[in-house]
Amino acid sequence: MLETGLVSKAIDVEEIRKDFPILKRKVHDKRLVYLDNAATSQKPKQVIDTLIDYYSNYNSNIHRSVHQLAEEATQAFEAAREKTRAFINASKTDEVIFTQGTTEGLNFAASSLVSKYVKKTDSIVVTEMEHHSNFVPWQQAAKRAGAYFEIVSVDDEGFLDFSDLDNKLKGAKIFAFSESSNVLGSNLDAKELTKRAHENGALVVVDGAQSAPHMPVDVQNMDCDMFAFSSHKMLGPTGVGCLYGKRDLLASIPPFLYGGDMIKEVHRKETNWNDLPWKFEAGTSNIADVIGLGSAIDYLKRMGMSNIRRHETEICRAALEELAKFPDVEVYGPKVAENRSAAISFNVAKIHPHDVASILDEEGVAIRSGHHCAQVLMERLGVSATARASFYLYNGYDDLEALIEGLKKVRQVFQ
Ligand code: C6P
Repeated sequence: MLETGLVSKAIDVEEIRKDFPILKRKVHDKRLVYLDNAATSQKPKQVIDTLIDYYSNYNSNIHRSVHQLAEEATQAFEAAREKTRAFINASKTDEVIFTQGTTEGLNFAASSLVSKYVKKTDSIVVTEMEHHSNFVPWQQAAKRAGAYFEIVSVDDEGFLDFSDLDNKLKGAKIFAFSESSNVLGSNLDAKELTKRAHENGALVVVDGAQSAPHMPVDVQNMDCDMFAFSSHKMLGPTGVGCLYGKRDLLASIPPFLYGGDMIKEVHRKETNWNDLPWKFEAGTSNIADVIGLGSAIDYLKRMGMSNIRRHETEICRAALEELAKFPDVEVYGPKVAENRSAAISFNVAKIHPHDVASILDEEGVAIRSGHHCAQVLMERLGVSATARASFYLYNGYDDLEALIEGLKKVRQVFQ
């Protein structure tokens, strides 16, 4: 039997849960056990209150009008940019571009970098474990440029095959990879990979969708050229994210979208771009949700990203141990908790992952099943889908126990 205590050493789960109104609700008359955090996280009342406060008290457009509300909204928006800068340790706020999320950031990177830096017969390198958002934009940009599109193999442990990587990096112009896989949970050494790519003269774009919410990120130390992540996976609102880019690189590439706020002067034949970062933020921004992201960052900062990482590693270790007790459950990705995130994909022999997820849902346990937008990786694993339980700071050992008890039910139903 599992230890059922709510409190792990690094994080006081019981206290944290009080901040998340949704965790009080029941699903099918059972306590909600939310283990679909890799898809999206729940929101604390502090973030919800920030949105209510914005819409109730100072809703206004930014960077345009001189009235009081516009001043307050602009200040809060730019304060969120500074919080985001500090969160990833970028050196300047003008390296922080607000986007709709990781997907838009990566599309922007692929479109702008390839049009400027990639020519016919150059190569763009990604990996087999990429989410479609960090695969398709590069695949399509390579086609448009007439460039080669290379895919680095994943080894059986869930990491990159380094001899394949070194081969494919030779002469590459861009290397794009996820710091943490949404399926395998593998945490890659982004600093080392960036160094190897730079030695080969390639620009490095990192998909941080699954790393930024769960561990400390330092883009200066990593030395990547671009880094994308989403607010909704890190306690913030949906519809907003960030693309970090090194200043000189951002200054060298063309805008991705054209419209209001991204221009300095428009003449009949010519247009001059606004300064960074506004050059890349055309149209009215998602003001409320950017301010909400700032509030999520405040919350995460209070908890401490290293504490969150430690907490998730503890839960992950216990989950791997418990899952290993089922002879018919196959877990994908690294088997050592320290090398991975707490997004754990698995299959139960002869039972479709959608059936696993449906029966768990009856027990109040929310997990995801499917290909997780990583079909090339599914092909590599030789499966069409997996079940995935993914933990966050408000998950305790009682949630893991609910998952394990639910899996026992799944196996009973299909006996
Ligand atoms: N993965 C999952 O359940 P957006 O949707 O733009 O916020 O993030 C896209 C994305 C990019 N890269 C990685 C590694 C991701 O995991 C995701 C989103 C979710 O795994 C939804 S498909």
